[in-house]
Amino acid sequence: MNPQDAGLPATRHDWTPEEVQALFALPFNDLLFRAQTVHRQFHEPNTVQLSTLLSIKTGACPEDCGYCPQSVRFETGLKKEPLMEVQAVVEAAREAKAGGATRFCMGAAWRSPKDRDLDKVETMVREVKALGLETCMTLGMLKGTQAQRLADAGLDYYNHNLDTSPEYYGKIISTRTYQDRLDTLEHVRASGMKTCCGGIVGMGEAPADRAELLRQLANLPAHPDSVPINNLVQVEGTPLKGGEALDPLDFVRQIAVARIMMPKSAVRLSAGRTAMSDELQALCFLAGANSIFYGDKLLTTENPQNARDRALLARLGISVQGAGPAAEPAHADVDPADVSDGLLTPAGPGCSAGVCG
Ligand code: SAM
Ligand code: DTB
Ligand code: SF4
Repeated sequence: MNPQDAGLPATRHDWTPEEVQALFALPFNDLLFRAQTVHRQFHEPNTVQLSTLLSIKTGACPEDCGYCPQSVRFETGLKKEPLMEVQAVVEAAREAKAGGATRFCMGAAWRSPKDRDLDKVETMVREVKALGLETCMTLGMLKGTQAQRLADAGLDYYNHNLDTSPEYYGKIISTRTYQDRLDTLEHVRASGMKTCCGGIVGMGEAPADRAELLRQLANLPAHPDSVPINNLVQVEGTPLKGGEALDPLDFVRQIAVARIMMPKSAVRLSAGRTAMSDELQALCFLAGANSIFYGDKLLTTENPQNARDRALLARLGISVQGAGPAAEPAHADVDPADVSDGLLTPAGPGCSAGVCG
């Protein structure tokens, strides 16, 4: 049955700038109500997906992305590291799985991988998958043949962000174009891998740029399967250090509008959580975020400690996707019918959030 038949909103790819700006202009409560309504039509509302990140090749990147601590052009004090050995990556993946993550995301500070790098990277994909984890990689721009090699190795997701609007892009990055990003995304879709594509807010962009970023994402030929929304982590030495931070409620609006425009996608509350209060993150979940990066580190910067996240999810009664077969509810207000698909573990005070213990 297609969504229209089921009375669900259609998945659209023809958003106009005016329509998107009208969503952002809604009163906050109306916007969150709409976002939460859409969220409940397409997703289990009290479940979050956990992805753990690992930087498999760190620093010395030739690109000049103004937000990034890994660019060779900025003095950020970051220690560069060559491509990791496969066994060290597998060990980190094993730990991520033991910690409760279901997806392992491997990032490399490359403009684009060399064909010869892909031999080792393909082995990483195969061995991490063999642990029973979903795999994601973000390695920079890909040629069609490279995307196909990764797909053939079994890579589930490829992350490649549009980052901002086409209009603001040139203020942040000069070493590659928006079209380069779109071309890589096209190769990834053609290879059959799932796409993970989002952006960063809080880089000094105008509200119209934030709206346009979401319009670009939603008007892609297929909505990204996963949409990371990053709040800029300001790193000493990068050109964007010292800029004005985004109003936290505008960050929540970004999540809510993403949820409405890309109703079936996982919307990931991504970088920037360390600086967010529990209450702000709770609003992001209410706005439709249903995925987070889980683990003490993002690529090179801090992420909330696992214990803080476990406590937050438990306080909110949010379960973890894929945490194993549903256990006996530990308290009366959890209806077993709500946790019966085997993906969910009931959560709440005094019971497991799927990541506790
Ligand atoms: N080099 C590859 C590329 O740029 O596609 C992959 C790694 S790159 C670090 C992955 C993404 O991390 C970027 O597209 C950007 O959205 C995000 N990112 C990098 N630095 C960030 C920061 N300081 N704050 C928030 N997000 C950041
Ligand atoms: C994404 O959108 N955010 C992640 C992941 N995809 C690769 C990376 C965030 C990086 C934050 C800065 C750092 O830790 O280096
Ligand atoms: Fe390099 Fe990616 Fe950082 Fe840009 S975002 S400098 S491409 S690692």
